[in-house]
Amino acid sequence: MTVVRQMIESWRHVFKLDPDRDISEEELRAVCQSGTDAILVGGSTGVTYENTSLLLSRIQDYGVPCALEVSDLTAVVPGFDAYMIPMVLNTPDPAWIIGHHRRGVERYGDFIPWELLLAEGYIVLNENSAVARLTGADTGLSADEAAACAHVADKLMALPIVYLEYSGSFGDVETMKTVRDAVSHARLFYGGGVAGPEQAQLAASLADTVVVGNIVYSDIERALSTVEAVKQTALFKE
Ligand code: 1GP
Repeated sequence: MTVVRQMIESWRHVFKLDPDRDISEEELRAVCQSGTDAILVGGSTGVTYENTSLLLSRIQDYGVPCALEVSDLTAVVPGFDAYMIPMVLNTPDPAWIIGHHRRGVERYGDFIPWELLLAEGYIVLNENSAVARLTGADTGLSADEAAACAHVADKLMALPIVYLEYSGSFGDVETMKTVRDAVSHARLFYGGGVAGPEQAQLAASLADTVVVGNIVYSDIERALSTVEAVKQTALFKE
């Protein structure tokens, strides 16, 4: 197991920060010192080398593990602890499964720190999210269809992460449970609409790692409250 694969094993709670959105120093300090396990830097639009590198240098002041979720080949900044590479499993557009990835390898070749990379098998299920629009994801999947995607990622592709992504709204619990049962080897990340302790507990009972994004920018106190809620919740496994 690689060092980064081992590192994510201990991640129960993660804040996702968008380089294209403003966050005050006071709020950033609170987020980084909240007891969260890591900061994931990423966004679907407006991510540049400059704003990514600025956010990384600000986060590095606090010593919390920091990973980049690569969404734009022009914004790959060195210095992160890990690089998460999304592969969207429920899009008909191969660009988001292998196309950009192949171009990245062609472009960066020998400079790629392979030992720091982690592929994420994304299942994108909120039709109103920027990521769904960008990738053309088929968000109308049933619970069983989403679970089939998870099986492909977990077993056929042997990806280290399955990421159930509802960005912007809380997920369908039946789907979350069905996907949970389909994942045996990968770490299951859940993200979307976790806006306080109640959703944080529910998500933490069904996923290995809970990702909290938007609420940081609208209600910092509620965002911070998700850390303890996740940490105090046991993962439910049948
Ligand atoms: C987004 O999964 C993350 O990529 C978190 O979702 O912003 O809705 O918390 P929210």
